[in-house]
Amino acid sequence: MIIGRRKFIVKATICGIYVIALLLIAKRVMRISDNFSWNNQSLPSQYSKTNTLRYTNLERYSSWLEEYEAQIIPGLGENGRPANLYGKEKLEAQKVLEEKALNILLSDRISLSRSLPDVRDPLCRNITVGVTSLPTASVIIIFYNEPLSVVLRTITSVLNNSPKEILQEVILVDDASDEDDLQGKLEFYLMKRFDTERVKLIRLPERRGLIRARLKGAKAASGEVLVFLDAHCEVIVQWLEPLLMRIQKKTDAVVMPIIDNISEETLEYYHDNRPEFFQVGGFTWSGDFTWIDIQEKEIVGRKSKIAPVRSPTMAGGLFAINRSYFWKIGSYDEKMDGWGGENLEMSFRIWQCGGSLEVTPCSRVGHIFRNFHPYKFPNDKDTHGINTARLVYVWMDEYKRLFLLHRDEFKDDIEEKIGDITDRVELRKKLGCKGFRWYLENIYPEKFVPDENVIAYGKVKMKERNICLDNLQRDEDKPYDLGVYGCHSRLYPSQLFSLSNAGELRRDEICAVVNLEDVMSRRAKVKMIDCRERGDEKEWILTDSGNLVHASTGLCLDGTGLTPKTDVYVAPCSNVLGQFWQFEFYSDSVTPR
Ligand code: LR7
Ligand code: MN
Repeated sequence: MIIGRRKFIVKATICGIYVIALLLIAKRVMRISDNFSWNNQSLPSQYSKTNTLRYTNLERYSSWLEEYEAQIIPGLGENGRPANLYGKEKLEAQKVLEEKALNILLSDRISLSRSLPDVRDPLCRNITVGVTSLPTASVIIIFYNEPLSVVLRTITSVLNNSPKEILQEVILVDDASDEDDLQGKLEFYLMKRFDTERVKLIRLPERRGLIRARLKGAKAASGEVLVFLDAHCEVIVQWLEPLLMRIQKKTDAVVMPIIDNISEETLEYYHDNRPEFFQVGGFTWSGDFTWIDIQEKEIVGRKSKIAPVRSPTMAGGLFAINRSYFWKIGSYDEKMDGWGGENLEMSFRIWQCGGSLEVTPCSRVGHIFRNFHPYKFPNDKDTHGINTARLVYVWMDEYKRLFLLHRDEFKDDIEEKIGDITDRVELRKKLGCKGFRWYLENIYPEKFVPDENVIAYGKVKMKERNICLDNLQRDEDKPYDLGVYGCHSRLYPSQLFSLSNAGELRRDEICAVVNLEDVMSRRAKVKMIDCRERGDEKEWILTDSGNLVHASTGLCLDGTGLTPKTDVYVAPCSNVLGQFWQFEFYSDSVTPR
């Protein structure tokens, strides 16, 4: 028995040794074949950590590249003109567009080096730049499952439109895409068609979100200035020089191009005939980025149409920043996951800590605006909400109350919900940054604060009925009719209204107006529109008894007979109960009723 067992052990050990030896040999052979393919194809060293490009696949990639380039239709989309496919292809393209929010089939047929219109203000053409005296730039492009031809066009346009002397490198950071196209094909294309000393690819081992992907790119960069781009952009002539010129002059300026719109459907590079027209960045109290008109103070003090314009916030994707300043001023909040919030965080931080955020009108970059995000986050995590709550707690001081009105789930148990923010609070202290009130007063004085400079705010309840004004969750990006709903026991964002000292009945940036043409019908609806689109006249007057009188028509806001989820209207003023309204809070100057 004992001998038998021993024999068995000896045999098993020998077998084991054999197996290990075989495995080692196999591994060695595999490595050799990999090395062979790298060396044979002189693949640059930066790819050696990735293993998607296998020797056996190279032939397959060659024929793919041939096919890919053969399908390009010369002249299509040239000069940024809208392009189309026809017949069966059009139908197929439409299907992909609906799935991915981008016309990928069309993009595949358009030349990567198509020309684009020079949409700059003509004055920009007169500027002479000595490129050799400018700082160098590392362009960082992050991507997750973006269409291959779109990514390649982004890189190509950067290479074609940036002087060699100042373009230190293009760093691509793949946030662990799993789409097949972005594996070997991408590497093969880079190897065959680009100077791989200049175009580098970093692959993250797992999805880390766009904030940490950008940080990874920034760490690898060696240019004096970092320039971040989304992976679906096209830059135009001399896009880079104005950004670098400004940063050279003011190291703590964070500089953005004018962001033009490229159609996700026709890939048209949109532009209107007013090259001087563009917008800058604002925000909503719910924590979203918005576009706003250039601020009055900027117009007044501006030396020329093409001088940099300051912007209260940035959209987030396209900007240039001095590399040492980027690190000094706190780079990004590394604990921010996924997508969203980092743009407002950086905006507030830059301003509050002494830097500036500017748009240089002579630099223009097109960005494909998609109707929806074609990607998901693990567990459908609300990364935008969580990231925004993080920045609100670090940067917004007492104004966090306004964000929390919208997102009251972030009122308590915050560490559990948003993670530890000590590092960021400490950063703010270390940098000696100013408060949010300072930011509002000095950088964004026109920002409407729902509970400051108002006559009343909060829920607006009909007298003696449990009916309140409500946006009925209607899409606030376009005009909508104002409605009513049962009053909630606490203040929900959908029922938050303010009556400003200027006589606006508004929610954040949306104002109530009456369509004068409707007035003839006696029961005119109340429209909610972008406040910038209403005139300056006082719109609403609150009488002592609680009527809300529409100033220019003399009609009263009326909810008589309304049930929840219906639209409110204005009618000739009378004594009906439906014309008396109570705000939840009144400013000191008005006595609460
Ligand atoms: O998990 C992800 N990992 C990524 O690497 C999700 C996205 N990404 C990549 C993605 O492939 C893309 O290249 O990150 C980039 C930005 O993602 P988009 O294009 O889906 O975002 P967006 O253009 O809708 O969103 C804007 O706001 C974001 C907030 O987090 C980022 O700051 C985006 O860069 C920003 N884009 C712009 O500012 C372009 C101008 C548009 C506007 C407004
Ligand atoms: Mn984008």
